[in-house]
Parts: sequence; structure tokens; C-alpha cells
Amino acid sequence: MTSTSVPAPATSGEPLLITVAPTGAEIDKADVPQLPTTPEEVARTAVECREAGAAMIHLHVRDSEHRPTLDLPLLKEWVAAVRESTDLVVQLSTGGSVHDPLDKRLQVLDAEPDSCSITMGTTNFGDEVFLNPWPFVRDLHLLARDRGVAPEYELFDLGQVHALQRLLDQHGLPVGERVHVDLVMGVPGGMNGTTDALVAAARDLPPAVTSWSATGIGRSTIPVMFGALSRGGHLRVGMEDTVTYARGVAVRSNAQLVERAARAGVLAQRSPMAPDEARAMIGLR
Ligand code: KMH
Ligand code: ZN
Repeated sequence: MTSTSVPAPATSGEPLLITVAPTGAEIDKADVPQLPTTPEEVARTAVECREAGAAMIHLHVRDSEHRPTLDLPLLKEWVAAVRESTDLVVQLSTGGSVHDPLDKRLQVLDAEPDSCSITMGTTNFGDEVFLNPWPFVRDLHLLARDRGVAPEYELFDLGQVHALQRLLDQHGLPVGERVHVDLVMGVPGGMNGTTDALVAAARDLPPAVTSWSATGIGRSTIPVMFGALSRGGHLRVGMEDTVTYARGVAVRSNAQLVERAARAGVLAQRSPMAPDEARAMIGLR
């Protein structure tokens, strides 16, 4: 058999969305000083990550004491800081921290992001509970469509894959009729961060799903990254999800994680997509 008769992998050549989640709500600045927690730091991070291959940024905002907040003026300030420094697609977290009330989480959309996360069900989150009751999920889905905000449905568990089908059946498609998903894997309380779990989740995604990425928390970052690449998925990386680059080696910066994802993508013959391609892919004009 000659090399020309070997079929190319199904994913070969497809552009790769890299989303960076630079901050999150769980890591303490005092423990990890390189975590971006101010508008200036996040703007600098955004520029570096864009240069390294990211097309979208998933933002959690911090206050002047570096604590997670859903304060609306601060959300607006962070969105503006990223927009002034890059053309990245700006996704705001509606998950916030496990302590944020549901009404404040709905108000995140008042900061006018391009995209927002919507988690498809309540999940044990370490010793805490990440609350996402069905009426809240439904209201967020409907509000995002009203406002023209493209959701990223975050699935922490296989049951949430099924819940997404139920949401779309009952309430229809989001803006642009594109359905973008992120599999969040390896949260203590959610699905495993393994290739087997990734394949099961990807296999069962509703047919309406038009794109999906995967995120591996902590040490599941690497298996989830290679699993997603080989299964035709996109990638989310960042210090929200891991602050360890390798065993005993701290992450230096978010750009370091984006660079690694971009290099892995190139090995899989998938070049990082630009923000405009990402906008089209998730249903934004
Ligand atoms: N911080 C977690 C409790 C999201 O951004 O929508 C929820 C989270 C998911 O990070
Ligand atoms: Zn998040």
C-alpha cells in the first residue's frame, strides 16, 4: 500500500477553535500570582493568547481584591478591555462562582458579551454544588436568544448531554441556529476526564450540535486535548482549568497553554481558526 492510498483522518485540515479561559472563579491570586485578575492583566493576556492562536476568551471577572464578582460595571469594564485590545470572541461566564445567586447570573447578559456559557444541569463541584436548575437553564437559553448572544452549552456530565437534547426539543435553537458545546471533563463530581468518557459524550451529542470543544480539568488536560483533537472537537485551555503545566511544574501564563494547544493542533493538521471564523461557527454575524 502506498502512502497516497491511506485515507486522511476525518479531522485533518479542519480549522481548530482554541478558547482560552484565563481566570475562572476558583483559583486564588495569592496562591497563583500569574493569574490575570485585573482588566489590564486580562487585556495583556488576551493579546498574548490571540497571538498564540486563541479565537475566543471565556471570562470570569474579579474585583479589586481579586475575588470573583458579577458586578455589572466590572463585567462591562472587562469586556471593553478585551475588545479594545483584541478581536477575540468575548464569552462571559454565567456560571460565576458556586456562591453566586441565579438572578445575578442571568444579569451577566446585560454586559453584552458575544457569547455566554450555559451549564446544562446541577453538578457536585468538589465539596460545593454548582446550581443549574432547569427553569434557570431554560430562562438563560431564551434570554441569550432574545439578546443575540451565542451560547456555549457546558456539559459536565453525560446526563447533561441528554438535557441539551431536551432543551432544544422544548425551546428551539439558539441564535444563528448553531449549537456550540463544551465538554467540561474531570471536575470532581462530573464526568471523568478520559478519552473513553469523551468518546461517549461526543457520540451522544444531539444531532443539532454544530461544533464542540472539550476542556480537561487539572491533570486530565492532556488526555482530553488529544482525545478531542482525534474525535474532531475543538479545545478550551487556560488557568481556569489547570495551573499545572506538567507534574510539579506551574503554568507560567495562559499563552503557554494556548501555545501548547496550537502545537498539538498543528500535529493533528488543524490550524488555529481566527476569531471571525469562530464567530461564524457559533452563529454570530
Ligand atoms: N466556576 C464554576 C462554578 C461557567 O463558567 O459557566 C462554574 C463555571 C462554569 O466555571
Ligand atoms: Zn468558567
